[in-house]
Amino acid sequence: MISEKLEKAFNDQINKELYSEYLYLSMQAYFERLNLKGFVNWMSVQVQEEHAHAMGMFNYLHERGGKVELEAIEKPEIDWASPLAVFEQVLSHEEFVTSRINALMDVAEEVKDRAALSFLDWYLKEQVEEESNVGGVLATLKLVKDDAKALLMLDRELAARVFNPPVIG
Ligand code: OFO
Repeated sequence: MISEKLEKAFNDQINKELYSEYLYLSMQAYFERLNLKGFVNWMSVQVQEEHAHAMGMFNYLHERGGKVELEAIEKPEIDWASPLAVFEQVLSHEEFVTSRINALMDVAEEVKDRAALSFLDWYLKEQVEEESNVGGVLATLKLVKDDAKALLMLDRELAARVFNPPVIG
């Protein structure tokens, strides 16, 4: 059985993951408006990944005899100044999520829940990968600047991303 304190921390993180899904869906809609279909594809993979992250914790809480308590999801922004501004926000959001996973692990450590710590290891590794992927796109966007041709080339590249359902835990 999971402790009440850790259960609450997991529920908070489920909300953060669902907010991430919502934020990236809003970014996907922004790229639809710009007709950048590769960026749309990249975001739609991101949306599916965030949903999988939330569900991984949702299922884990049940497995541990905990109670899932869904909270309201904050309204995400709907407009950005440029694709670069979007990816700057994605990176800072992912850094924030990494800090929340670390905080969740702190709670697991505090209540000496080693099983939860080992489960959360997967999320920590995933964050390293996410920050690195996003950082790569951001670096290219900084080089692209106002070059429309280069932006379309990047768009083609991002069209190749595919969603592979993660095996969590
Ligand atoms: Fe769930 O990893 Fe991004 O936020």
